[in-house]
Amino acid sequence: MAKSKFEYVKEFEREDCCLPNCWIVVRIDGRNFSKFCDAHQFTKPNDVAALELMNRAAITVMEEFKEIILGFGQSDEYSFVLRKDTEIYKRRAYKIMSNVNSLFTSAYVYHWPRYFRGKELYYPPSFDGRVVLYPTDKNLRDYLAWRQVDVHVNNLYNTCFWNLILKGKLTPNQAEVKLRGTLASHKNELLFQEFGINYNNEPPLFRKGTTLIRKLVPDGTGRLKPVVVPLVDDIISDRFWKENPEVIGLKSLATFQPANPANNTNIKHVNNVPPPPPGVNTNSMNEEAQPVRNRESDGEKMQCESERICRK
Ligand SMILES: Nc1nc2c(ncn2[C@@H]2O[C@H](COP(=O)(O)OP(=O)(O)OP(=O)(O)O)[C@@H](O)[C@H]2O)c(=O)[nH]1
Ligand SMILES: [Mg+2]
Repeated sequence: MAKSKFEYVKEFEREDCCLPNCWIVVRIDGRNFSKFCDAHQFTKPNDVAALELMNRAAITVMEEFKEIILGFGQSDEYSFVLRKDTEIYKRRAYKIMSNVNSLFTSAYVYHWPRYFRGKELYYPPSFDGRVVLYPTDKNLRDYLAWRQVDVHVNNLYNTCFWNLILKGKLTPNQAEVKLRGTLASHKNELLFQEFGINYNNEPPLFRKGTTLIRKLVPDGTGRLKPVVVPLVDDIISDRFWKENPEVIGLKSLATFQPANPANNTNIKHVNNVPPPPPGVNTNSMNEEAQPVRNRESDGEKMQCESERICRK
């Protein structure tokens, strides 16, 4: 086809390819969600339906983009890690980011009625997006640890803040002044002394966020099917990465086995088909994004680890 005289404008388009051999992380974050959450009367500080809707939207993204090996979400944000060897869209950053962001946003709106039955969506939510490249596995793990520390820091603060307001009858300004400059240990003490709350007994979903990874799960017909599995786990410690070596190792998927207190071996790289894990229905993973595994025993450790990282 003959080129038009206007074709030269393509020259203005810039290359935006991600460097080879780097982990590609796309992070999306709700735009002005403080207002959005207020407008839709989300429970303070954590709204379970809202978090589950975020997880559902993220699972939709991971089901569509198979190159994403891990997702991590909290509050109004989600991070997606693409294989470092991915060639999707020739590694063009804008193309990757805009497609992930747009699918996440439309899935959020699409699934809204299922999670907020009867509650009207008053206006369309939107999310910003960015792409960051991490050249080493350590950089990637530190990035994810940073996001999980953020969950802990924010949730501890918000739990104090809203208890001071809702139960302690302080104004937001008074609560803010009371918490200003306090360490995590002070906040833990405040929660316990004033409200009888042991922070470590707060729901792990609120304290650790949700991690999405792919596992092979029996589909009920004797076959194994790749499924995006939501976990509530400590992803800062080595233990998670030792139990799920295929994620960063880019190895073939492992079969999913739920945590069993009597036997800490959760993942088996085997071909024989284990019975369907309780709580995991290979079809229903598309319907409900319930966290199916929780390693509560690591809570205390993660908190210490988080504070150590924060102090750095
Ligand atoms: N009530 C309630 N609010 C939430 C929940 N999750 C997130 N939020 C709100 O979403 C905000 C997310 O923080 P930010 O992303 O820093 O703030 P933002 O208002 O979205 O601002 P920008 O991201 O800069 O556009 C929190 O400060 C809360 O106000 C929830 O479960 N319940
Ligand atoms: Mg936001």
